[in-house]
Amino acid sequence: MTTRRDALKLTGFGAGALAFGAGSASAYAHSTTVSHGAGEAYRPGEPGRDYRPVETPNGSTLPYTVKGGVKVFHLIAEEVEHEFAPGLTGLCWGYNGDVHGPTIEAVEGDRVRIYVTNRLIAPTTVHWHGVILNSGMDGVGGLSQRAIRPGETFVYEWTFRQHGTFMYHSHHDEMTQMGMGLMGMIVVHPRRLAEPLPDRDFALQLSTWMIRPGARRPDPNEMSDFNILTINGKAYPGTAPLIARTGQRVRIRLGNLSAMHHHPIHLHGYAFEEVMTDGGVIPKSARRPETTTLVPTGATRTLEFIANNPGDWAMHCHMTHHVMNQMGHGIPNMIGVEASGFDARVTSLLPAYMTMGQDGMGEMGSHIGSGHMRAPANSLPMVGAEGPHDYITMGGMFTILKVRDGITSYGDPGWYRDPLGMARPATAEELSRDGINARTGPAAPEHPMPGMSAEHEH
Ligand SMILES: [Cu+2]
Repeated sequence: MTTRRDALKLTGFGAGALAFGAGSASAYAHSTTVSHGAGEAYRPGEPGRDYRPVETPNGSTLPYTVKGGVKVFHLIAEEVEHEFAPGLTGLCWGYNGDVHGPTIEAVEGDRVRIYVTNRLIAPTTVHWHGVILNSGMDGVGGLSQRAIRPGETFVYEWTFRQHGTFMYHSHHDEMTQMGMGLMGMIVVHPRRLAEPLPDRDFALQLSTWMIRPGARRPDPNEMSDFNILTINGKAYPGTAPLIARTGQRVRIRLGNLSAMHHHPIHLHGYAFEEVMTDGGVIPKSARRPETTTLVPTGATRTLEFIANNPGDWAMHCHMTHHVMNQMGHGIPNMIGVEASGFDARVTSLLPAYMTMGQDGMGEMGSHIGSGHMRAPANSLPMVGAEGPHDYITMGGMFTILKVRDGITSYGDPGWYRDPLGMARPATAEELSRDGINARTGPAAPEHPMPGMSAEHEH
């Protein structure tokens, strides 16, 4: 029920925002466009009526109830047995049984009350990253509140004055608690639409973990050697694909809370625009087409594009060590080593012995996948999974955007069969037609490059 007090609160908020806007070109001036006229009743934003809900692949959205016009949420910080990908589980810390926590979704102008119950063995807090609120609700342990002790329930309350993509995370013993998984995404939809509504809207949290092969607990003390790189807590092949129909407007919200790493996220098949950061909407005049966006740790980047190119498109971090799973790092360089004589002698003592890495790491996943090589218990092969045409040699921070014509469901449509053709072995006829000789290499050019001949004339 909407009370006169709610209306007054909102009027007060509107006036405050106006003052901010007048004083500076502040990052949130653009987003404080919620106007509540004197007689206008305040209604908490409703899915379907006020916004199209965001999707959190491999995750969920936090449910709420409405009490006296306020949206009430409940987060429970607790230990969670979490599967990173088939074959690897870890004892992590998360919220409401999930790693990472469920996405908190609201609408600009919504008043929210968030209860946080601590079921961990350690004190904790929750910080609402990027959300503009009063200092006492900021969730920084020691600075803006005392920590929530194990067994206690604290309450946070504020009105969302902005829209965009934000995050939440522990702000107590940050290294340990974020390293154990205590984080999630916040999506706030605009109350009045200034831009076309996306048809598909995805929230993806990027994070990094160190889990030694065979161990079950992430090691939050690690500084450099992160061996599990995740999107929404999953390493490929554990990541769910993003599904869209050809022609739809797709929005991808990326948030990064990795301990030590920024992630350049690259999307195949498209040029997208970066439309928002956690600071606000990027003015149209400042947007530029990109194929890779750097998501710094402690930041969100929101991308949009029209999905007009059907296919199976890789989306992944472009740091090559970030698309490897465990055991891909810190091993001796064996490239080019001829080990067959050595292996023949060792196998007389250790029949299962095999030297690896002479031609790189691409084969390791398939050796393990085929049962030819055994992986340690509770571990992931360094790379990938079986694909439609061959083994996919990427793991970690890798997922697939699947764009299909005319689909009526967002379930996994399977692998793409490209009607326009696929790279394949060249035929002898093609090779001779085009004068290609694999042994001798390119023939002398019929038409020398301009500039080269000019060089010779002098
Ligand atoms: Cu990365």
